[in-house]
Amino acid sequence: KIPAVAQPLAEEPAEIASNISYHAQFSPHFSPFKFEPEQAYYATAESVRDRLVQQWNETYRHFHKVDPKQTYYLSMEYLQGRALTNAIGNLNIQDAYGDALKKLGHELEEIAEQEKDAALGNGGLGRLASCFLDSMATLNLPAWGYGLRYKYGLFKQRITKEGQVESAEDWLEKFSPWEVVRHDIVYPVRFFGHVDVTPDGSRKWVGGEVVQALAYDVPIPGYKTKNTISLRLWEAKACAEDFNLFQFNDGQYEAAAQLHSQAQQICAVLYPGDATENGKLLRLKQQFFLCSASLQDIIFRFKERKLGKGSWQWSEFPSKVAVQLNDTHPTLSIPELMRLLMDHEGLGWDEAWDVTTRTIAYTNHTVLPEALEKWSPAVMWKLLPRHMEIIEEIDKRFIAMIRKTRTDLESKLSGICIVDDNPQKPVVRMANLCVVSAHTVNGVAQLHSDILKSELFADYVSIWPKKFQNKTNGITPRRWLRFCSPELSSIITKRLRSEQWVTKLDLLAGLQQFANDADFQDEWFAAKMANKQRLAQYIERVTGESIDPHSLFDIQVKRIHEYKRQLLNILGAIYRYKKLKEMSAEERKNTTPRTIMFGGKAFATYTNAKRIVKLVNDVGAVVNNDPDINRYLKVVFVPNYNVSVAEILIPGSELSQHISTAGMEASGTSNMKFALNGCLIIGTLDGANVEIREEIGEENFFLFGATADEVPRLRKKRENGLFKPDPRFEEAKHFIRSGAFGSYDYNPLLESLEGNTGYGRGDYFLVGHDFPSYMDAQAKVDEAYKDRKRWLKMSILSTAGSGKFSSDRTIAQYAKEIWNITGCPVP
Ligand code: DL6
Repeated sequence: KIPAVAQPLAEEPAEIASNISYHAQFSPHFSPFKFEPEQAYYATAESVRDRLVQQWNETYRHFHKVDPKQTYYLSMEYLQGRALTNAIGNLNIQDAYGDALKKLGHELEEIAEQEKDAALGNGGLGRLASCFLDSMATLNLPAWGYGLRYKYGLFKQRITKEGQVESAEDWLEKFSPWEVVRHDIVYPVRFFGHVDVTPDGSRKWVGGEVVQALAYDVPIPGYKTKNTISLRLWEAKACAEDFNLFQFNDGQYEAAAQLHSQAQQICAVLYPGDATENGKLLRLKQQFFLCSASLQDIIFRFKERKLGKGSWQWSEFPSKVAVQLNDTHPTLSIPELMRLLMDHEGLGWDEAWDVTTRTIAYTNHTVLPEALEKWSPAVMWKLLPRHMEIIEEIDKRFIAMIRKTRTDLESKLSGICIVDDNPQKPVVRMANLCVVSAHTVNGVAQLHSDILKSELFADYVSIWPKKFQNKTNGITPRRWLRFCSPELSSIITKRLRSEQWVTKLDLLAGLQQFANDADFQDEWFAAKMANKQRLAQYIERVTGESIDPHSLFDIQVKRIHEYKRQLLNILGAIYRYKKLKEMSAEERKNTTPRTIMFGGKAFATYTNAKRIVKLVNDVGAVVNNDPDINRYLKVVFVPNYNVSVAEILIPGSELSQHISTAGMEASGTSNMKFALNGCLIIGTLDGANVEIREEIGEENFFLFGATADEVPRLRKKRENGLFKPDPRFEEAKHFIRSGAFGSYDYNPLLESLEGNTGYGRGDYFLVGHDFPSYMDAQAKVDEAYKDRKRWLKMSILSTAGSGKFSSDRTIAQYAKEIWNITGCPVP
């Protein structure tokens, strides 16, 4: 036991300043005598980390003593973003740190900008995991996150004349002050090898290669609570013995370090390209690495907390441990928990199965077939032979159960079993393994959960109707309003006469009564304008484009994907530009000036997504340099969209686009962030849009497009050659083909919208079908924006109606309805 340190943490700015200086001097990471913003950032972060460490240790000790049931959230992705402003905000020490830094000649905001984003995720799924951690800590829940410590997170995006260019983003270049390595927490993780059968019939996985998983912990503070939980990230390491000194001395340097370099590959990059066999193997290795290390750690902690408490049973494990799988990426947790229980702890199949199924729950985040993971059995047998034995046994027992109890499902078995042994292309279906093994399966918005129940998992629903739930996503109001928009937050707090809304977001409903209040509208306008100005400055800095803060700020930021339909947005912008060109100068004066901003990354091998990025930039280059038009329209691509860029864009937004083909976006979470910041939505009835519209009122939502249940019929109609495109849609496409935006060959992109069917053709995403209603909805937006009072009222009502979308609500529901855990506040 480490003796407690009797050093009170600094409270006064002068003490804090001295603490920051102490770190600059005695934990130097740079040459001495320099205290520029970068050095000041590291010293400040270390000073804040000291405070976190104290709370963190207390939290750990408290959980250890109370031994509550604990949740472990397993996710291959966390999009944490920056930590300093968030930590200082959650600890409620902004003012003291701001004053302390002033004494040292710096501004807190400027220092905070020195921090690199921790971008260990691709998009919504990873950011959701990070919002969930914030809520778990804030609600004092005994819960931890587990993930991987990728050296290179999401790539850095630059825009050149060629379009998007990717490069590695080294977020650890100078080290992260927010992680602590735990040299004593190391687990072996095996790959390859074979299964030995011992004389007593038990099975043991041996041979192959063994890599060490080393823990790095990131403290996650709750808002205004002592509770500080952990995000434990695993790094892969080889041992010293794995370095072949003999070969090295023989001049075979690469061979000598081969095991080291293989280990390093595991956590080298977030989502390595998986088009090649090597890539697939590496991705599978990553997934198993996360699952195996985390489960060994969870079992270790379970035993540690049981030690000294008399006898205990494995059957108690599910009453102490809940494991949530964030999508299918950590599915290997299922056979790994079975293996650890059977082969290491000596449990029989039935007991191990009972413990595993009562422990594990699964969240589905997509219905897109290409995103539902399937692995080749051959690759899995090679990499994880014991796990494949277990998966086949699970499948065999499932099939036997169906044949015994549900003969009516016999014809469906080939679709619902786990291992599809179709000789053309055999696969292991990870979602099926999850549904068969987890005690609970949930979707992430009501519409998505309904689609899971009625389509993707319909047969399973008939077997286990109670297994399926909905947990509509949420976002943390701390990062996504309180800290990213202090201006708006402060007028909200003033009106509601309390800051309680930050943890009880439903209280925002109290703003409804002020929606028509002229004074409040003026304050609202001023706060939004300040945010718009900040955004305009940012845009000018990163793109060189000057934008008018009095124009309507219209934003679409998300991963670039055909189903998210950035193409619909840019085609709309092109049509708008063409019409503006055709107007007289007088007519133009009656239009609503707009700045349309795009941001998002295209996966490096997703050609059509990259073409969309190129098109947006080409359109911007023409429109923004057209002296007749650029007062009325600008099109800007914001490069390298990430969490900290979102924290500038979202507060400054007035209209945001969530325009996916209905039924394809599981939930969306940026829609919630925009709505919370008083930004109106133009959108389809998809994902969480449906619930946002219900909450803020349909009159405050610009709706268009086909509904999810119309989509299959419309696709059929199209296949039958019965689709007649709207002339406006044709005009926009012709305009691109005319070369108005340069000589780049946009035909492949345009052809994806044409024809009736076929790979890359046939407008699978129904851009053509939805284009006219989209343009009509955009015309309504223009009209509404002309009426400032009406717009402000709608904007206030948007924030007022966003209470449901707090991740505190989502996590409280997971805790009660799936995990069965309760708060464990540190006294
Ligand atoms: O649940 C978080 C997030 C949803 O908001 C998005 O709608 C959904 O696309 C995303 N899912 C994924 C999984 N893979 N794919 N595609 O990222 O999850």
